[in-house]
Amino acid sequence: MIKEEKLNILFVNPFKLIPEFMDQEILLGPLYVQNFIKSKIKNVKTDIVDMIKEEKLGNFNPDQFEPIEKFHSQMDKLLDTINFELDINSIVAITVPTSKHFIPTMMIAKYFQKNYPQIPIVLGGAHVSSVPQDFIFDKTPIDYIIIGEGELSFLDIINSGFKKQKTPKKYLNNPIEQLDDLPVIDFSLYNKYLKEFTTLSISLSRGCPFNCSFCMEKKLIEGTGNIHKKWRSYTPKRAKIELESMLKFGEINNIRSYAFYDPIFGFSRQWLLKFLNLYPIEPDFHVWTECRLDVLNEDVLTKLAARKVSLMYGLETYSKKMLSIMNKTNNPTQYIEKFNEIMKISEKLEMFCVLNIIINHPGETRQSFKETFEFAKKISEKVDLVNLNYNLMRNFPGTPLYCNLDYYRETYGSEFYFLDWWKYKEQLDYGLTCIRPSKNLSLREILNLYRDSYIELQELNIKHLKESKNRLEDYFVKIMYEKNKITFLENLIKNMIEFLDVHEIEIESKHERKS
Ligand code: B12
Ligand code: SF4
Repeated sequence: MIKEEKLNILFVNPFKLIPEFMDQEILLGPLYVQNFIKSKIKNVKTDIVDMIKEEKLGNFNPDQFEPIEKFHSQMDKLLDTINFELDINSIVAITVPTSKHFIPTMMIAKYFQKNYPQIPIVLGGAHVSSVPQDFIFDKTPIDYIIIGEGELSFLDIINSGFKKQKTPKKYLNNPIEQLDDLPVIDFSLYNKYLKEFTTLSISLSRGCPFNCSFCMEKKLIEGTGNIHKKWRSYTPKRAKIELESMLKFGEINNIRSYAFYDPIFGFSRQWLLKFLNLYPIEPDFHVWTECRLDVLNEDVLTKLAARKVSLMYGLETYSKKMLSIMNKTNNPTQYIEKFNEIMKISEKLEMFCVLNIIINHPGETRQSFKETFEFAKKISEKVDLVNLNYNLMRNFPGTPLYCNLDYYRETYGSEFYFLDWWKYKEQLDYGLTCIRPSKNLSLREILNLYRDSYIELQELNIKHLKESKNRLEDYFVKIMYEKNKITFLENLIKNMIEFLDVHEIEIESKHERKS
């Protein structure tokens, strides 16, 4: 039963202790949940506090959180400025979008527990879905834990008469089967922050049928049975309405950059073609999205190019052995062939793309690293068409890899350090990349290989940019950017090696190298 009285829900998006450039993005999870609840419950009043945006607006400083009283007084001031009624009929709903938000989430939850002890706290988002046990302990501030999609579970909590709990009540994944049942996206719920965003995004589908080792997509749909493993999308007609709504808000707020944030955009080719037929040709806007290579062909790419949709691909590695270990595909040869075919077509269409590469996945050897690096050197010749995201493997909880560490230890001689890095501020920077890849390749060695290869790639990029016939509009900015990336990376690896020294990790390989 829905309570008769007025219901107040305050959504809180946590700050981050270590900022990243993608913090500029709008957080869709709480927006979708809020929009859904508002469409289902008449007497509900909601507001949202986005602490990253509040920081930008000068209302909050995440560096001043010690002693804890300092943090609490900042929270008091923040809540005073929004002036949202928090009484017995209220819920505080916090999102934990990634594991990197764990510490701030706990600080915020404890603040509410201390200052508003009668108000239940609901948690949702990727980290709580991957490690719910992090929030279940004696005197935890959390009352409800939502695993996976939040809309129906949150409605359930409200309808069943929410109240403070002794131990958190867990709501297992309860996905929306037909995405068209969700209300149309309403960015006005973020009105007070819209001017602070540089990109607007929508999500046109959910779920992914693949099970890549480093991705927690499967965890997000765990326990829902096979049907929800499948990819689900809005109907193409409704997807067009979502797009139009996003563009309308973009125009009003002078935002020109857009994205479709689906785990795997356009997985069904049939859906994609129908959607693209409804999409404006040669539009005056540009959209980024992440897609799998396997779902594309020349026809689809030509249509995407004509509609100014740019693609990010998770190629991950150029080593067939590593593609298998990552469980990216069960036919690595075909996958690489497909990739080469897609690159040729993209080049013909002069279509810019981003390629994600992961270095140091467990199982990586000198040979597999070399294969990927040689490929990366070749691809840098196409610097005006391809941007390589050449990153170290990050060990996030909830992934098949994280759930099966022993398998990688036993099969490849991998080792994992700082397994609960998200719980400690001093481990947030480097703890998640501390992996020994394989028996004969130490962490320290792969870090050196990575640094040297990264620098060589940036230098090649600069060379190719200078030689490029079709000079990019922002040519000088781009060269500066590539140079800055070298300095950044050199510092990163230097700090990471110091971090290993302090924690006495792989001290033997350090001495072996010296002798
Ligand atoms: C798009 C995307 C991005 C975008 C934009 C992210 C953003 N807006 O902040 C970009 C490319 C920038 C990005 C960056 C990163 N991402 Co990302 N990203 C995604 C992706 C593919 C979709 C997220 C999304 O917007 N979905 C659409 C919304 C509607 O769904 P949702 O967020 O899942 O929300 C639902 C539920 O979680 C729940 N829910 C969420 N919040 C709340 C709150 C409450 C109160 C309730 C009740 C429910 C609830 O209900 C929502 C609706 O059903 C997810 C994968 C996925 N399937 O979610 C990964 C994912 C969230 N990203 C991930 C990671 C690791 C990152 C990075 C940390 C990578 C890095 N740099 O190391 C960064 C950090 C970004 C940040 N915010 O700090 C991981 C998180 C894993 C983990 N254990 O932490 C995920 C799950 C990918 C994966 N499958 O492994 N990301
Ligand atoms: S990396 Fe992409 S394809 Fe692989 S499981 Fe995650 S969303 Fe699916």
